[in-house]
Amino acid sequence: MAYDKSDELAINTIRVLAADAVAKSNSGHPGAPMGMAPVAHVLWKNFMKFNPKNPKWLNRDRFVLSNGHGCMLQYALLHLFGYNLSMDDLKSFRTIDSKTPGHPESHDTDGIEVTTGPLGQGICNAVGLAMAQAHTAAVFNKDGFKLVDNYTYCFLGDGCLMEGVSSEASSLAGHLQLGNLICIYDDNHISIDGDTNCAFTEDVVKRYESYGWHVVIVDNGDSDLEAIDKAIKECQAVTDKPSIIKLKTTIGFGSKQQGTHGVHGAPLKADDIEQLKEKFGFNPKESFAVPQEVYDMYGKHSSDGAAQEEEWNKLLAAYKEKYPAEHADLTRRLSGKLPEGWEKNLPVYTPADPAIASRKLSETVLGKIEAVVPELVGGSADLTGSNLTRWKSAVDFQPPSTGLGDYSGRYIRYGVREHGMGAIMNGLAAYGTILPYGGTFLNFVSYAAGAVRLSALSQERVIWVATHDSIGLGEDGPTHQPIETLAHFRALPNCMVWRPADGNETSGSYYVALTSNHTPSIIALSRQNLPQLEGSSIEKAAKGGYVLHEVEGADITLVSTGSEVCICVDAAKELQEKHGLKVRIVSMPCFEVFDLQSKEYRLSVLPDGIPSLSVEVMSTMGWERYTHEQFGINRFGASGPYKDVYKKFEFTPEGIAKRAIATVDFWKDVPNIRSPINRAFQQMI
Ligand SMILES: Cc1ncc(C[n+]2csc(CCOP(=O)(O)OP(=O)(O)O)c2C)c(N)n1
Ligand SMILES: *[C@@H]1O[C@H](CO)[C@@H](O)[C@H](O)[C@H]1NC(C)=O
Ligand SMILES: *[C@@H]1O[C@H](CO)[C@@H](O)[C@H](O)[C@H]1NC(C)=O
Ligand SMILES: *[C@@H]1O[C@H](CO)[C@@H](O)[C@H](O)[C@H]1NC(C)=O
Ligand SMILES: CC(=O)N[C@H]1CO[C@H](CO)[C@@H](O)[C@@H]1O
Ligand SMILES: [Mg+2]
Repeated sequence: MAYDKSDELAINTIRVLAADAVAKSNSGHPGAPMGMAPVAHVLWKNFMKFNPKNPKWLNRDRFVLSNGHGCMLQYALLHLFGYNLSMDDLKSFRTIDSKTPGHPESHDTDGIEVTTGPLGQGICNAVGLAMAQAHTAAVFNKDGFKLVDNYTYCFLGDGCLMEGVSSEASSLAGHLQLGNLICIYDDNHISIDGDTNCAFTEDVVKRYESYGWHVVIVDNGDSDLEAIDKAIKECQAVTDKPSIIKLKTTIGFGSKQQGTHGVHGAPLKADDIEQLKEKFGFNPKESFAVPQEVYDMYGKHSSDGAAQEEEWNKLLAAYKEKYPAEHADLTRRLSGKLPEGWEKNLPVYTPADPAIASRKLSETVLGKIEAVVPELVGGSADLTGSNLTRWKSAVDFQPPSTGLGDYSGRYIRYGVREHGMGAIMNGLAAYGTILPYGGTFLNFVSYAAGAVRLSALSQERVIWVATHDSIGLGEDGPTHQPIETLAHFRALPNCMVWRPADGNETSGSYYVALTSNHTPSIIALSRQNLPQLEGSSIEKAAKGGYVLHEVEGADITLVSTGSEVCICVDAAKELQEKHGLKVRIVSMPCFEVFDLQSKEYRLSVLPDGIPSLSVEVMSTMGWERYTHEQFGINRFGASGPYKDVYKKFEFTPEGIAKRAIATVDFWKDVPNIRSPINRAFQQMI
């Protein structure tokens, strides 16, 4: 590809636009967009396949800006190539309710594949997207029908490489031989503190070579467009390894402060912008100016993309003729609907069924639904055996050359990489054809908190199979026993935290998790056996909280979750028999879903006039919203056989009864007890 003045003009247009938008909002990061404009231009104009008129076209190339602070680069590209992002949208950069928020958010803006900004996440999302692409190709492509091909591209900066999570995902990507993944590292030697030599002196080339990546160095990313072009071509030709281009650039190229941290995250001064525009041949008096020639050049590429999609649609139509079942499956998946009647496969239990650990109940659910929900792609962070996340006939997702599986496989061996797994699952979910779940101990979901937060913010349906959910794991002790974990993730907006108490509730948790297309779920599951509770059902669990045991003229409501509900049932018997107290029992497997029910329903579960006590072997934080008194564990746990640990903390029928009596005594003189559900105003959700 030959490059000339018109390419330079387009590149400088991007640079000037970034400087103008950051100046107008008086906040933002001009440096990375100005430094990466050349590679962005070469990649988007000459390599990337997309149709701005249909940003969801399945076989588009995916683009991830892992250094999300540089989002004015991405916004400028989206605008110039004709996505639904107007010049006014660019002018409202970083203002309330704009389509150009401070960091790119996938659900706000067409053409943004994943939400980035927290450094390191984006490159992991890109690994997930590339895995999804490889998987979807392996499942749906047929001889003569290459429905899915092409690439995932990712830009990243020094910050992304410094963050450990990038190592987790990059190591796995190398193992998985993801030849469709091409990353471009903005090697500008600058981060916020200044020259990276103050903290980041590792040999990135050797690091990525050791991961099994193909590495290319481009020495002049500021103006050697031919070299950039050649490097991308070279990476495309390497099909059995992911690639990374170490591209030397000058941050803030064109600014008087170029090459310094001064241009990283502050607007350029007015005189600096003036000289920049003069230098690049723009009118210094004009802002947000785009030469028609640039729109035309990029518009041409976009119409080529639209034509490619047309061609592809013809291919898809022919595919439909020849492979109607596969076609129906693919289009259904893209619509976000689960197969008709899939939920009939969710197991139900009777009170006569034996006590079973909920991690085991979860394995049964997965085994029953995997065949009818083919988009389920599972995995575990090296805890497959104890997590029970892998159904019996599962094939591993592996490069065929390893002899360990193939890319059509639906079970991912993430290795001991919880954070990487979480971030990769966000990429898998964002691709559009996959419903990812991943297993680890509940305590270690916290390792992945950075990724879980982004699942919630960017509305990705990602499911955590979080086993060993409490002190009930026993001997492994306080290092492994979650205390604060539920409170933490319950506090996270748009994240469902489930703690089912038996088989019906486990099925109910999966039912809601799978059908909530825009919400991640953490399903906390026990290591120890749990009895089937008389009165549970999938439908009741799906309300988030329900009355398991009702009694007329009750003295107290016990509210509990998971493995403590059955102990409350025994405590209720003891309270009735020994103390003549009438006890209602509420099971509350999911706060977030309960909160979504009508106030009338919530008050029927937690009515006025009766004191309530929550019982959960975790931090009590958060329970004040539902109960008058709380019995929990606000310290670290203890190492020992689980029954001994429960005894130590008095989570026994007697221990619960003692606190129930104290609750009844304390509240008996209080007139008109109000349910905590009754509040002065509704929370904003
Ligand atoms: C997880 C995380 N920690 C900290 C930040 C704040 N932050 C934003 S940009 C940046 C420096 C990034 O340096 P680099 O990737 O080299 O970007 P450049 O300055 O080259 O644009 C930091 C620390 C962040 N966005 N995410
Ligand atoms: C473009 O975005 C606006 C909102 O900013 C929306 O109202 C409009 O329908 C979108 N147009 C298309 C073609 O999607
Ligand atoms: C990817 O897309 C390009 C066109 O942009 C095409 O030439 C190429 O064959 C496609 N597939 C692969 C695997 O590169
Ligand atoms: C589970 O739900 C089914 C159907 O709703 C019900 O018949 C059964 O009794 C429930 N099991 C238990 C243990 O309550
Ligand atoms: C389905 C599956 O892989 N189950 C395994 C779960 O782990 C136990 C050991 O803890 C194995 O025996 C099962 O085969
Ligand atoms: Mg940098």
